[in-house]
Amino acid sequence: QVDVESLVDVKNGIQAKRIFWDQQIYDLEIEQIFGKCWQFLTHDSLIPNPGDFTTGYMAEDEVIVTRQDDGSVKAFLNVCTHRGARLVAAEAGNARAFSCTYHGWSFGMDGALKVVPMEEELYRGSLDKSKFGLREIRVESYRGLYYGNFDAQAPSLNDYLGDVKFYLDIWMDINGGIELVGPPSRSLLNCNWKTPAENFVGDAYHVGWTHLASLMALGGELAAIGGNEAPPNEGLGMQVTSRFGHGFGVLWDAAPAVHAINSKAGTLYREWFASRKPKMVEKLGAKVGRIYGSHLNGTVFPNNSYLLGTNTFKLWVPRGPHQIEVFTWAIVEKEMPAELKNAVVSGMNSTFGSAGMLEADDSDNMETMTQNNRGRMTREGKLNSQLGLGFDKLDPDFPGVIGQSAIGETSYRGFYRAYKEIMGADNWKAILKLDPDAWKHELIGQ
Ligand code: UNU
Ligand code: FES
Ligand code: FE
Repeated sequence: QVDVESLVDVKNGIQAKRIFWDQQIYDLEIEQIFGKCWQFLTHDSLIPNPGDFTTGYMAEDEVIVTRQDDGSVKAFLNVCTHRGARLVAAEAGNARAFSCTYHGWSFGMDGALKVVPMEEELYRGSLDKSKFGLREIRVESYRGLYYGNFDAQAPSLNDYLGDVKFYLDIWMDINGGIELVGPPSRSLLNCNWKTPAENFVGDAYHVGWTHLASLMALGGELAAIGGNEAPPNEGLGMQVTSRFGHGFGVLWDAAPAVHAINSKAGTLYREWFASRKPKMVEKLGAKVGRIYGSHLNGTVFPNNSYLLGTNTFKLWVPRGPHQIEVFTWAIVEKEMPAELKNAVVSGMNSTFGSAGMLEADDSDNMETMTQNNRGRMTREGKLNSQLGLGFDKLDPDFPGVIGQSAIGETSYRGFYRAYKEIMGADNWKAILKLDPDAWKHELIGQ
């Protein structure tokens, strides 16, 4: 039995180290977090045509996502309803039907069981095929991103994204939208799934330190913060957190600042932002429009993260409490010229791809934060996310709770506030009947 109350102290910005280690906490997360929250599946650009499919994971469940003849998208457990073998082994493709490798039961793209080998002769009319379709999963999309949910009671994806939709739109609802470039690269990391999720939701603190050598080697403007030589002032950025734990951090005007100043990719990318930015400022005003062209690091709760500027899109798929499988796509804007798209994708691969420099910088931290807790004394300890605590605020122009500096832990606190609420709730109904503004007061402390 897990005492959820003891895992997170919202008021003081503290979490228990056990959240990175205990099997029972992980088992509860599978029920409460991954059983109830929206999990990233795929993007329109990866399954454009009827019959297109991708396979992947919702935590430990294997899923298939298929484009229907009418253009809609359905998702199913990737498990045969006969004896439970994996149905589709391919990661992506185009098909008219899926046949199980074990006994050959075949399912349509709509999940219906269509053909059973020797049905007449063997089952002699006794099998009701209509009862053995694939197990369907609730799917909704936002700006071309598809998410799945196991819980029929969960709020719509729209309501779930809540305050962060406003910010997602700044980079997704422009230039014809975004595309994800796949297939995703995949790698295993020996860490708890929350270590990268919290890093991406709110950690600008580590950038100049963990990534010192990489930022210097890459040679973009961000090299200036390498080694914390030039501590960024309050104006360098901000953080945002929201009701269900989604959040992000902003480094003002720094979207292309990882890329070398005079490299081809860097030049193309800087020109792209310079040419598009005025339109955004006209549309949103200077204050909000400044987010376009800024470097963003964010997580959609629970385990879907992105960096805008380095254009990586990540899914941290849990594989038990101490391991994840990382899925990495590249983000491009649809209207970018092919040359820039290629530059962005290769830039992403050299920074946050499976073998990317910055990815490698982070990995050891994620792994030791997890593995150190094998020590029985260590795992009793506490985690500190107090940076900026007491200075968070509301802003009439920015939805959500705002941290006033790029470097702070506001969105860590928002992530774990939501984590605790969802971990401890009987069901979504219980969560949704809470005062919809209470979470803000809880975080701001007034
Ligand atoms: O590691 C990060 N979150 C990051 C790296 C952020 C901005 C630039 C580079
Ligand atoms: Fe942050 Fe050590 S300085 S984990
Ligand atoms: Fe990092």
